[in-house]
Amino acid sequence: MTEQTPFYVTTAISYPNGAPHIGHAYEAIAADTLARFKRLDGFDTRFQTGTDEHGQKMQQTAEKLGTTPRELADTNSSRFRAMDEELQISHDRFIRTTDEDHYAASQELWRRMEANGDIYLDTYAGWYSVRDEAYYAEDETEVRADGQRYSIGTGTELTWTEEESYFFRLSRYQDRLLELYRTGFVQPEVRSHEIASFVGGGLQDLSISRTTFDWGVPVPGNPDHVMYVWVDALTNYLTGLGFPDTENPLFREFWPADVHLIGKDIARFHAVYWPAFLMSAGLELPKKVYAHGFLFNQGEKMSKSVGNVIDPHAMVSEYGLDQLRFFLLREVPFGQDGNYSHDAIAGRINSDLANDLGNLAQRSLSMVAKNLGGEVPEPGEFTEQDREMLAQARDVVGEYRTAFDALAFHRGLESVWRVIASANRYFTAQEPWVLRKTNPQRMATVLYVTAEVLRIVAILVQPVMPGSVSRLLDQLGQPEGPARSFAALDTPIAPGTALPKPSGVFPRYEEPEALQG
Ligand code: ME8
Repeated sequence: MTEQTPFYVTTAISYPNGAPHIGHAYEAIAADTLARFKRLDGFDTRFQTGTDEHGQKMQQTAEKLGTTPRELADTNSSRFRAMDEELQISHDRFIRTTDEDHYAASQELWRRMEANGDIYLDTYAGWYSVRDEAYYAEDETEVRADGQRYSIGTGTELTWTEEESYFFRLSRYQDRLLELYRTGFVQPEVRSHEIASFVGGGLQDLSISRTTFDWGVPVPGNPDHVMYVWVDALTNYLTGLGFPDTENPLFREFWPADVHLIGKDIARFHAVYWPAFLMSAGLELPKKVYAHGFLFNQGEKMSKSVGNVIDPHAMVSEYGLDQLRFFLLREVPFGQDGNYSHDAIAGRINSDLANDLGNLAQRSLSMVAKNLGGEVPEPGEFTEQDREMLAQARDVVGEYRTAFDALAFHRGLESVWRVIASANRYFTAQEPWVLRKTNPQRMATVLYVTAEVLRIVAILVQPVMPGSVSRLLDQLGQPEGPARSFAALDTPIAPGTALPKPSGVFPRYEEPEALQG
């Protein structure tokens, strides 16, 4: 067997201070699609996700609910796990920052930074946002009409915080970070510019411990302090590979990570603090930090108080899992903000899935079943149109791979749907239902070409819609395993392959009675 190239992808780890919402689902689905794509494309892929359980936000939420942070974390971490299961997220590890091995990893990172002379004790006096778990400089804040001070960037309320704290010498890393950004470390470009301009403006040393509460990882050598939650949170990416044991086979194979997939609101933590911590600790840097956009509900920010937070479970029940996965990745140019609306999702289900892909499969495969004894036929000589159709399907592979490697899922899908549209035009123009009587050999060739195009399309879109497309590949007589990998794309469907009786894979979305005009 040949050595596979490793690929390590992570999501952000979510705060389990409440139930997961569609923004969490979006990130999990995107990362899962990337992981599935890399696996099918022959990479030894590792995929980690999880929950970020320490810090003041968790402690305060628990107090408000009259429970302990640990119980709150247990309850909600399970809900994130259940969401992942429902969304068929294929993670290799679901990490919780309260996992035993995570304490040792975080403390070792701290010790390494300290040994490098980057940690000193002082007093922090400044603004803190519990909701963002972030410190803000005076010029990043504003006082509003209610007399309260808020973060300008995120609009969250700030509290004045003054306490003894350890600091990390972030200011030392400005030049090295600016150099890093020139290599394309942060993507997309718009986020890279934002980060570079923030760092270019000068960096303050960062407060990295807290003393006014105790829900966190203890600071080595000073149990009065717990680590600032972002120090331990970021370390999760190392913990999952067996750090501090840098000889662990997982660590040796998968570090540095290929991509940390996160939302744009936490780019600063991943693109400024994290690489600086790693440089200080003498560890390699991840290859890429990709910050995706935010999902809005019909243009509005989702918030508990507005009551427009979308529950991923409700979406799956209403539209179906693969339909939701497809919609999120096809509709929103990845990296930009996106909108969810009922009409948009119902429209995509009916046009792209039911009409374009579903009908093509159903029309052509049922003709094979009825007229060719359910066997892929031996094609006759290919015409110019046949050759063009096949070439178009084969050529899309490279385009799709390039797009997915750049996390441009929408572009990859768009290119496949162009092939599907061509295949529908081809099928209609060839009129195999007429050929059935006039030229059965020609009908067989048209059905062969269509089945081959469907096979290529199905193999390609598996990462996005694993369940439905697996059923489509069953109907194309492709067994699970190597026949479904990207390496099989070059091996045309074999004449004589037995096809099971076809049945619709992509049903139309029917409006519930009450919603019909
Ligand atoms: O930030 N649309 O956790 P979190 C798209 N614990 N993405 C969204 C979103 C939305 N409406 N709302 C949130 C944290 N996200 C930290 C991360 S990583 C070491 C620690 C994304 O639960 C958000 O951008 O607030 C982040 O990537 C992820 O969901 C978890 O957010």
